[in-house]
Amino acid sequence: MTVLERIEELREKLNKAGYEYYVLDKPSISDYEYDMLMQELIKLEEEHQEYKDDTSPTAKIGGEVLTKFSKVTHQNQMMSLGDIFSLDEVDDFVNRINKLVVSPTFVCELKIDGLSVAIRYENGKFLLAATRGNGRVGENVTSNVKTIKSVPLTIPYKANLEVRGEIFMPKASLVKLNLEREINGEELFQNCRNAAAGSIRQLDSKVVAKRNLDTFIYYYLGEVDTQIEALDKLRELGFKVNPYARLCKTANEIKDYINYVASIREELPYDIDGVVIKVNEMKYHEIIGQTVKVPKWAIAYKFKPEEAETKLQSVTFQVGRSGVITPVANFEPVFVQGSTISKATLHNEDYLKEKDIYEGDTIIIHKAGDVIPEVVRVVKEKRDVNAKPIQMVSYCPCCNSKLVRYEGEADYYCINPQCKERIIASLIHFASKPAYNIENLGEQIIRLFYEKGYLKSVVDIFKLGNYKDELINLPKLGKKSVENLLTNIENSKNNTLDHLIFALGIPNVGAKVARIICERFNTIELILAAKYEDIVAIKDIGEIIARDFVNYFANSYNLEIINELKDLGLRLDMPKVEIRTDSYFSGKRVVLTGTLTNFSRDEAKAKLESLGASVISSVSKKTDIVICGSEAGSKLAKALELGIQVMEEEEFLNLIKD
Ligand code: 1X8
Repeated sequence: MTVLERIEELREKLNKAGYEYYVLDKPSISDYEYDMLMQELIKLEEEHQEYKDDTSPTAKIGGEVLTKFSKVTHQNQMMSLGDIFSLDEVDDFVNRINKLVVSPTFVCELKIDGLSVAIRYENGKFLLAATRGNGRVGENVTSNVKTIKSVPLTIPYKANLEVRGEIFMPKASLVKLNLEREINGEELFQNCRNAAAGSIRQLDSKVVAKRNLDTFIYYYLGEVDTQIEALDKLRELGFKVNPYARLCKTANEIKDYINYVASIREELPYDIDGVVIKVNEMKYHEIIGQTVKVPKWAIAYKFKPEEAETKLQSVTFQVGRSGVITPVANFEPVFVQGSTISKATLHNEDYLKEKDIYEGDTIIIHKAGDVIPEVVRVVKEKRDVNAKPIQMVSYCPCCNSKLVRYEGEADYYCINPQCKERIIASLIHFASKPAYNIENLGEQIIRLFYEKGYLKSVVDIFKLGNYKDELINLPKLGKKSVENLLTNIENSKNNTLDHLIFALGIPNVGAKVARIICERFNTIELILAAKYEDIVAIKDIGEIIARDFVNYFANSYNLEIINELKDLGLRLDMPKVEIRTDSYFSGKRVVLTGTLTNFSRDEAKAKLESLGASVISSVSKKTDIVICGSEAGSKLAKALELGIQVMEEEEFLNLIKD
């Protein structure tokens, strides 16, 4: 047997074994045998690069590491589905369809809670995989999807084919993954969908290969007469197809199916969030049609979000960096939608009153947007007769100073600038990733340094080097970690001004606002000289932000901080953007319109300006170029009417590539 013959034999054996194990769930060889065959194939492919093939089963191990995902334009738009939440709406849907076409039938399938993927094959070989993205342009996740064991890398189909389905993480895999992450001190995934989406967005495909992702494929973009036939075809080609699809003729049959699925939902080894109902006959799809976003021949019946009952243990009051006091419900841990939770924010006094929460109440919890724990309501029937309502505090739970509530605002504030929890919260914010991004300066270290007296304000962060020996001798810290931390602090001084401005924690000034203002003024000197009128004149900056911004720098205590930071060597300006005079866009007047997929408007504008263009908002005879994203409207029409050069995003991208 030649080497090539052996390689081909190994690939065939591994493909077959993988299919039996991961698609059919009926293994024919042991894990050990599989590993041996795989090892042999890896070795032969390494020794014989000439026989490499990127659809070989060795691709399941991963290997490619990206720096970012490229974009893929979908050949056919990836639609989402219209949602319904009640069985009555099933009747409406069926009635509507019955008015449009003769004797339709309906295929009901499980709605898998994962992320949609499109996979293209060329000549029977896996070509690429893309996420939905905005439906027209998605991300190229080819090397990651290739590692998913149930996705075939070759199929017995000799033309081009696109299939679509759902990538998901089985419930048991999420539990295992979160256990590992907890041990490693990594943030836990809130549910199966986040875990699947987070995994697919990994740049290192070897990591993805270990995540135990799985698929159900449900769309076949080839020639078939019915959806039932499509599912059969997909199965024949070796895809993993969900076994629960059922053909129904009437609304009542569909409703029976929904009730049945609701009754088995908990036992399924993967998360579902509803049932998808599709008109079976493909010839009817065109007649029934679609809206801009969703087909009218299919609909998603969504289950109501899961709720859980538990008992309130206490309400504590947290102090934020701005001094805002937030009541938090602490309750007996409950398992809801894939994770155990024991806390939920109660926002403010009005919310507390609205929910009418008493001590020791039995409460119903759910996860808003499937993630954020929320108290839905209290079960008043189970309330103890002697229970007292939860009251908002009027003194700071940390420093005991009297809280204030400003007129027209819902929140209470601790206005003591020396309040320990306020200072700690503002230090945590200052060092956090989106702000000044000082790695290793997290809450625990901040609390420790505060208690020991080394850290009382943000200025002290940059003086920590003076206490190097003392820090090394603190419990829990070693020489290496202190040196690392001091290096990180030193390096952070090069952060551009917008990071500092955000890190200072000025009320209502988020990361984006900080950037906009800093890009307008460029240096701290110009910012300090700016008046309310100058700030409020900036596009996208409103009166409240402008007021808070100017107030902050009018305060002598804050000015002192800025002066000290300056003396400590922090960078206090923005990068100079060099304006090119030799680019395609230099000296041209450009209008942006429609939705761009690769940039925000602001980014595109900044890019164009750095290339020497002036970006203007309305199209006139003086306009040189109109760059249009999707759903461009009247500006595009006007440009065409005036004979102005129109450029699609793609061409714009190509021109700015260097
Ligand atoms: C989304 C989903 C569909 C199906 C299952 N799970 C989903 N999340 C299915 O058709 N069986 S269809 C779909 C879509 O069209 N957006």
